[in-house]
Amino acid sequence: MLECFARNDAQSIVEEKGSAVDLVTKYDRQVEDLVLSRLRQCAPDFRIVAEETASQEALTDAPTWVVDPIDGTTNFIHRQAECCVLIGLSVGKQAVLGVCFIPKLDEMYTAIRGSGAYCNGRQLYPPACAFYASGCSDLGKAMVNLHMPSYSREGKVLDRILGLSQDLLSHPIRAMRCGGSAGVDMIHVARGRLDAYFEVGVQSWDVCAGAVIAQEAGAVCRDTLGGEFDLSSRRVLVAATPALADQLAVYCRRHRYASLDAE
Ligand code: LIP
Repeated sequence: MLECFARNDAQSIVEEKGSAVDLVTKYDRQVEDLVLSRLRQCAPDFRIVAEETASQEALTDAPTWVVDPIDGTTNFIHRQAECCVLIGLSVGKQAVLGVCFIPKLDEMYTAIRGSGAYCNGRQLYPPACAFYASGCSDLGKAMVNLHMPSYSREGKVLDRILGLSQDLLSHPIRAMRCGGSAGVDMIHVARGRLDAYFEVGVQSWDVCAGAVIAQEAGAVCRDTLGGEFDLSSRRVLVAATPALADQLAVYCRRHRYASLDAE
């Protein structure tokens, strides 16, 4: 798997899935094959939902591995460090276990609900480790990451997201960033590199693993409107504190940032 990331020839093996901006590489498929074969060995009865080759059916209450072999495929193709392998476990439609491997940073994150989050074996929580969610509760002091939509470029949708960005920048928030991997940005919030990340359009495999890791590191996970986080809602808002999540949700509600539909 590491070899895939080291070789860096992804640009030459890009395939379009549904459109010119929805991409897959042979490495997405190779990593998915490897991960799924191991998961099937260790838990043959569990369902699997995965981005590339396996079932993409809706989550049920049954224990389900939720896998994104390369989250941030476009970043990977462009040799950005911000891409990762995500393995989550959903039980009763709740995220209960998460694994996130960021090869370029050599960071392996693991978490089980109620048992803490770990990076390369060290817990992401004081006093064991200096890295955990930032504790930022003031939007004016926050570094916030909002992804631009990858697949939907409809004018009205872009207007809504750009309007939201402009409003936040005029608040003013301290800084805005724009990422390309939900998994990596949830990790960044978990360890205090970002204060918040939010996005509409994500799939369960983009957010299942990161939700457990971020929450176990002290961050909060909601939907963009401030409601309860739902793996299947296609909305995610991760923030260092409930107060910061509340403030961001006000902006999302104001700009109707809840779906990528044009209306
Ligand atoms: C990615 C998501 C990311 C989003 C990207 C893309 P993929 O997943 O994690 O949040 O902004 O466009 O959907 O498709 O690279 O696994």
